[in-house]
Amino acid sequence: MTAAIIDGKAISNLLRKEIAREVEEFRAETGITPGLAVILVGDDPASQTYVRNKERSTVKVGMYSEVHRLPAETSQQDLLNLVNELNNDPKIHGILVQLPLPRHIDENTVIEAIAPGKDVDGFHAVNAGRLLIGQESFLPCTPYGIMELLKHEQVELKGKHAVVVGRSNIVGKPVALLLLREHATVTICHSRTADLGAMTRQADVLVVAVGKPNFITGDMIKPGAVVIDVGINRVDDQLVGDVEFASAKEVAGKITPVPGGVGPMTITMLLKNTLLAAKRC
Ligand code: BQF
Repeated sequence: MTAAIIDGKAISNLLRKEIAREVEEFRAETGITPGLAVILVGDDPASQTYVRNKERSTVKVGMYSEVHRLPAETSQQDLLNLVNELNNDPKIHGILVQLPLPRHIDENTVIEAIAPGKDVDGFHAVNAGRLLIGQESFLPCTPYGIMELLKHEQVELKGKHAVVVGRSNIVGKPVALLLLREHATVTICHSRTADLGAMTRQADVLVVAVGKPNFITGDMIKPGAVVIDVGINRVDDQLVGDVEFASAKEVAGKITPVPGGVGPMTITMLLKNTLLAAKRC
């Protein structure tokens, strides 16, 4: 069997057209243009690419975009002051601090300074807590994008075994909660899991977010499984996922490619959250 490719880029384009329509409709009704502020500290090349991508995508759906590029030496206090200004800026509905931050800045302190109602990354403790207890919240963009992909592909989750490899606050933990909310039976695996292959081979839906190129191979996948590869790894100037695509596609029923799978959906959900933030304000 060879897997069907889940075309995240195409699904993303469809959703972004709908978002652009809603932005225009919202502007016509209220006179408000949804605005996103992105803060980038330092000159990490991958982060610069991501921020450019977010800026371009924001403008393309008709929203207002503001990027604050700060030198790597910026003090934590100066960064907190900027976040506070943006919290009080009526043009800005969403605030995103691009991670990772330089070592001398505590990420948690900065994220907790963002007004929870403008936290379009869904990383603030208030939004994380709301997700945990099933209240309405901003969902972290990558987990949200994964759920939208599964929905678009009409993947049944109720009663299925979903295995998540990776336990980060940004992807692993929140996606596990969202899968649970859809009535999947969820297993979370990580670097200390004994016999990882025995776990992943039980997965009807396998989500991999570990940040290690080609970490999951075809022999670790149940025939017919839906495989969601969250990894974005640069290897010899190429992007590769956490799943070894060549062997996995011979076993899986459906699989996301890298690039063009989860990545574009992450940006799309950022746009969706920014529109939502503007509508809620
Ligand atoms: C694609 C990210 C790790 C650490 C911090 C489209 C993106 C990537 C790939 C993108 C990511 C990954 C982002 C593709 C934003 C996703 O076509 O496959 C878009 O821009 N991403 C980020 O902002 O911070 C990260 C991964």
